[in-house]
Amino acid sequence: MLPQEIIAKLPSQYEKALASGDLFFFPSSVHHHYESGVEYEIRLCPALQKKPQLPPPDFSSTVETPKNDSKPFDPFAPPYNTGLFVGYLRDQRQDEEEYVILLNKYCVVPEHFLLVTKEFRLQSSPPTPDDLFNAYALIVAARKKLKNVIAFYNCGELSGASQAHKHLQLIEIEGDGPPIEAIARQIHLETPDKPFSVTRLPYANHVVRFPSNLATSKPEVVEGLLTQSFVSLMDLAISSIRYDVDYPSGKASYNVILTLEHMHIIPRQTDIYTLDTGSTLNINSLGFAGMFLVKSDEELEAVKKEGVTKILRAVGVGNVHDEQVKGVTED
Ligand code: B4P
Repeated sequence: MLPQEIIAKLPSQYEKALASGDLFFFPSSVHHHYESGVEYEIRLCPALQKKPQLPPPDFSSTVETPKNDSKPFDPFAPPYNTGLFVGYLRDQRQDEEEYVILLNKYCVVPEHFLLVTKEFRLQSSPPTPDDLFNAYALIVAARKKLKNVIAFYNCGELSGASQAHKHLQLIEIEGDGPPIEAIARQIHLETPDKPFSVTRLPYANHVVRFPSNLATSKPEVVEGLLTQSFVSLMDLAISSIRYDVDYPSGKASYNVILTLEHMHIIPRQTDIYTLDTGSTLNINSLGFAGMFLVKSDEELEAVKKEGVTKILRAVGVGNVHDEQVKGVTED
């Protein structure tokens, strides 16, 4: 299926999966919280306390294969749950189907869906040019239907990922985009094609702004630009990590947020934050998009009291962007 066919099929497939019980929707309420000039969204979802506990992901494999009996269950391997299966995504460039589109079984926002590699690939491996191209193609297709969809990728053990089989996630955002996108748009760039950072945030965040015609550019241009953006942001993310003497050993973890206008990369040093109350939050890419998820009123109050910025700094790494890139000013 082409990206536009996937987008067109999502609403009916979602309704079907909900009705058949293949998909669980957890109702929530959104609370706005102002801090450091950012209007954060904190989503309170008590129903998630009833979500079944999934086994921890196994990121240890170094071989990109196979299921064997000692491997934990892979929900993204065939045979697919027919209720959650939207279709195989056809890549317009190669006329190939390397991805399957599945609905998120446990969703807080309706029609939250996953771009999953057909073959097993590790969630700790970087997004490939094909991954980025196809995620962007879905974002563009959604925009043509007047839907504001973003993609995100929780890469690595400390990024908030809960499944080891490679999957990017796509979610519809109300309004203009996630809070961090509003902030990124306000940054004045002297050299628009250079990476920049929201320097008033204390954690490392690396961003590239796309040319305004990217969505209508030729596929090879889109792929080239997304790849180049990723590579330049990863250079900065690794550099940020190297400033952090306490960064855990092993492969780096990071979050990628892809919108129609920007790519954001945020290096991570841990996935879990323990609130003063003792309760723990698992922070994924959406947290760094400015969208927090809490499961009780107590957690909501604790997050507001301790501060979103402090929490994000604790699970990210320090912002040393000024020392890395020159020629950028913030309005
Ligand atoms: P991961 O990258 O591995 O992890 P995650 O999004 O952080 O989800 P997690 O599983 O830790 O969920 P959480 O309770 O924190 O993504 C795996 C994805 O696969 C998830 O979307 C998961 O639901 C889905 N999945 C698992 N088993 C599946 C199966 N058998 N078939 C199909 N899909 C399956 O959060 C609950 C949900 O809320 C997650 O979807 C999360 O992405 C989402 N969420 C988090 N913060 C949010 C926010 N601020 N606003 C809206 N949604 C938010």
